[in-house]
Amino acid sequence: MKLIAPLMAASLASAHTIFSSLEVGGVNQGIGQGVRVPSYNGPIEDVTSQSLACNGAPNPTTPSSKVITVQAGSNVTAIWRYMLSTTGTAPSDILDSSHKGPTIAYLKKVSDATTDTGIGGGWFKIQEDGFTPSTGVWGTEKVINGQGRHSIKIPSCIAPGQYLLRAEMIALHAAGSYPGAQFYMECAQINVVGGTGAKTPSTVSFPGAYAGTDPGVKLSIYWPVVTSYKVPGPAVFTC
Ligand SMILES: *[C@@H]1O[C@H](CO)[C@@H](O)[C@H](O)[C@H]1NC(C)=O
Ligand SMILES: [Cu+2]
Repeated sequence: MKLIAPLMAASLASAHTIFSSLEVGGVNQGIGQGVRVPSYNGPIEDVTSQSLACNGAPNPTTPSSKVITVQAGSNVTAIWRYMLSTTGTAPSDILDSSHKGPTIAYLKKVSDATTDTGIGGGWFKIQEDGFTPSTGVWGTEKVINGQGRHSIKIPSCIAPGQYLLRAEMIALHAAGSYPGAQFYMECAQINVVGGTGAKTPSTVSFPGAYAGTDPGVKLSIYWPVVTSYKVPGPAVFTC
């Protein structure tokens, strides 16, 4: 038991993940700098919870006074780690390999990114990577095997101003019944510069955008073998 207990604890801890920092223009902004990071890396499983917007109870998040400037039309990189203190970039430092599912990102225009809770309407999807049938690879597997890097393009045609950037990974290993899917998300506080404002996205709410009956939320990924996967939420907004 003396040997087994710590091993089990380690494997349980690595089973979760946190979007802990944002990289912009090749520069990592720092852990919890402009990203509301929780003290605990566990998932949200209730799609009706207000914590589905920007995390929160039962994982209280730490506010940040920083707003990160981002150029419209450029890519930013959400950096995922299994705990805030994780320094490595091996697959086990990101998320347990059992955690297969999509990566997703949303934006919400806000007047003050440091104080807006994110709860409610105004969200539009800007990125998704579900399951690629030709390779059999899930979006989360690319992040797990790619040093925790989740690249997200900020649309060029949105209005300039402050936004919340909600980066998400969903783990589907226990999604055969609901609740079961594990939702991991944090919100970054960004100020988008250079956006043309040529298009206005249609938006959804968090909570509200996902249902426990969505085919992308309640499914067995083991049997029958997955041949296609519908990422939950609205279509990706394009310019
Ligand atoms: C930019 O992000 C998009 C997803 O929004 C991704 O498909 C694309 O590969 C990224 N580009 C680069 C250069 O990383
Ligand atoms: Cu987990």
